[in-house]
Amino acid sequence: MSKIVALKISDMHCVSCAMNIDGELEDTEGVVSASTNYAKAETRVEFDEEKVNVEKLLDAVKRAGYTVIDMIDQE
Ligand SMILES: [Cu+2]
Repeated sequence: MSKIVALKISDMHCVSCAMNIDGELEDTEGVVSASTNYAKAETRVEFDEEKVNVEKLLDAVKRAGYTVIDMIDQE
């Protein structure tokens, strides 16, 4: 089953920061899609709950060099 979560992210400085986060998330197994919005300081991630968990999404954001400050379940 796929699930969507929105993560609030601090420390993004420009549009390429958002692209770094998208890339790192999309390289994570189980992530269906990632859409990071620089202006909203938010990323929206669709993922397969059976293959990946939120913890791993947070790790991916951290690997890209950013911090998740809040998490909102979408569905
Ligand atoms: Cu940047």
